[in-house]
Amino acid sequence: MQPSYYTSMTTTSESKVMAEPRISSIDGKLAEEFAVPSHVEEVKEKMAAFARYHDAAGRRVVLITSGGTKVPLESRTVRFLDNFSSGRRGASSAEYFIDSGYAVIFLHRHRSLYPYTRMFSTINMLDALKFRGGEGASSNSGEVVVNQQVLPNIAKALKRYQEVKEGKLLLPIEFSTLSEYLHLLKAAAQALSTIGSKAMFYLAAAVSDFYIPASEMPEHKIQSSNGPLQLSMNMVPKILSPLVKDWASQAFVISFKLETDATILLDKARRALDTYRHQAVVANVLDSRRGYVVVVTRDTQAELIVTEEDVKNEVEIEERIVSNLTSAHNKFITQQAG
Ligand code: PAZ
Repeated sequence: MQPSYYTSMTTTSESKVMAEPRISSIDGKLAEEFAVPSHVEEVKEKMAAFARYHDAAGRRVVLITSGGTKVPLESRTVRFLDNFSSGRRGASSAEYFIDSGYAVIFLHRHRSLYPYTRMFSTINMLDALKFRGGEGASSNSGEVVVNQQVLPNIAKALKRYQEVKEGKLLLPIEFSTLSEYLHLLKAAAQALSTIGSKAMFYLAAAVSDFYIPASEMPEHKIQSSNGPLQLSMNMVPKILSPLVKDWASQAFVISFKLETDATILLDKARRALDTYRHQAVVANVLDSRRGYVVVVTRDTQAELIVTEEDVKNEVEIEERIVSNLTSAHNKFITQQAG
C-alpha cells in the first residue's frame, strides 16, 4: 500500500469549506504537528530582554519577518518546497526602520538578504579584495585590502553597520523551516506583548500555505522507483489569527499579500483585514513589487510608487512603505493611549 503522501492533492478544495480554526486549536496544532525548535525559549527570553531594553530607552520595536520558509518532504530531509523570496524587502525595510528610530528584531530565513550587507550579496569576496600595492605585490607584503572599485560604498555601509551594532539596534534571529518560523513568530509575539502598542509586526516573509504533518512524513528519501510522486499537503494554520487576537493583541500588525494575478489582489487584501482585524495589508504583485505596492487599511488605500527616475536616485520602495507605516503607527499609539 502506498503511504498517504501519494494520494491525490485534495487540500485546496477541502480548505475552502473549512471554517477558520479556533485559536486554541491552532496552538494545539503548532505543538503537535510542527517540531518545536530546541532553542525557542532561549530566543524568546532574548527578544523579551531586547524589547524591555529599548522600551525603557523610549524606542519602539518592530519585528520584521523576511525570506521564504522551507517545507520538508521527508523527515531526514533530502527534498523540500521553497519559494522565490530573496529577503530584500525585509532587509532593506530593517535599515529604514532603524533610520526612523526603531529597534528591529529581524526574523529571517538563513542566508537570505541581510541589512547592510544586502547590496554586496552578489559580489565574489575574492574579487572585492586585493593585495596592497597591486597584483605584483602579492608575494611581498601579503597585506590584503578592500578593492574600492568593486565595493565603492563599503565604508559607508560598514560605518552604519557598526553604529547599529554599537546601539544594539538589530537583533537577528534565523529560521529555515516552516516549523521554526511558526514557533519563533509565536515566541516573538509573546515576548513583545509586554510593550503593547509600541510593538509593530511587519510580516513580509513568504510563508508556505501547505505542509506535511510530521506524523505523515516519510522518514527516508522518497524513492523514484515507486513511480510518479503525488503529494497531499495540509493547510498551514493561519497564525495571524492568534497573533492578533491573543499573543500580541495590543500591537500594530502589518501583513503582506502577494499575488501574481493583479485583478484579485486588493480584494484578497481587504478580505484579510476583515478576517484578522489587524491594522494594514501591504499588497503587491510579484513582477512589480519593487516599484508599486498598495497599503490597505480598513478606511484607506495608499498607492506607493517608485519611478525610474527614483531608481536612478537610489530611492527604494521600502523607504516609502516604512514612512507610511511609521506615521500610521504614531497615530495608532496616540489613539490607544486616548
Ligand atoms: O523577499 P522579496 O523582497 O524578494 O519579496 C518580498 C515579498 C514579495 C515576499 C513580500 O513583499 C510579500 O508580499 N510577502 C508576503 C508573501 C505572501 O503573500 O505569501
